[in-house]
Amino acid sequence: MATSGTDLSFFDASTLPSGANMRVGIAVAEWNSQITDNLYRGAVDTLIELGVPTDCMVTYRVPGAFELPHACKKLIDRHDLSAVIAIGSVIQGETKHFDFICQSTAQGIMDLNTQQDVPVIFCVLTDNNLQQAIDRSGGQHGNKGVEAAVAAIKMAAL
Ligand code: DLZ
Repeated sequence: MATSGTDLSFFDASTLPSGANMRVGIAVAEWNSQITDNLYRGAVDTLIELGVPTDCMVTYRVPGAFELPHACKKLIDRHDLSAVIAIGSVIQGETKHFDFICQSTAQGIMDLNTQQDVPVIFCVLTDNNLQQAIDRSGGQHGNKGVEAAVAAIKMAAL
C-alpha cells in the first residue's frame, strides 16, 4: 500500500482556507467504535484548528458504514452545510459481507458527490485486520480523520 510506513496526517494550516465561515456535517458509524471514535476526534479537532466553530458542526451517528450515505443525505437536506464527512471502519471478516459493505458505502457516497453540490468526504477505513485500522486512526500511520477534515475544508472552498 502506498501509505505503508507513512503518516500522511501532517498539514500546514497556514496553506489552507479558513473554516471560520463553514458549516460541516459529520456522519459516524458505531460499528468498530473504538476506531470510528478516534477518527471522529481527529476530524473534529482538526476542523476546530482550521477555524470551524464547534456550533457549526452537526453530527449524526448511525449503526454501520452501510448507513452512512443515507445519514449524509439527511445532513445535507436538513442543514445548510459546506461539506460532510462520512466516518466508518470496515474490517475484513470471513464472509463476503466486507466486499458488499465497502462497495455499497463507497458507491453511495460517490453518488452523493455527483448528484448534489455539497462535497462528501470518504473517511471509511477498509482494512484487512484490526491492527491496520488502529494504525490509521491515531496510530503509526496517522489519523485519517485529520486528513478527512483537511479534505473537507479544501473541497468546501472550491
Ligand atoms: C454487518 C456488518 C459487518 C459484518 N461488518 C461491519 C463492519 O466491519 N463495519 C461497519 O461499519 N459495519 C459492519 N456491519 C454493519 C453494516 O454496515 C450495517 O449496519 C448492517 O448491515 C445493517 O444495515
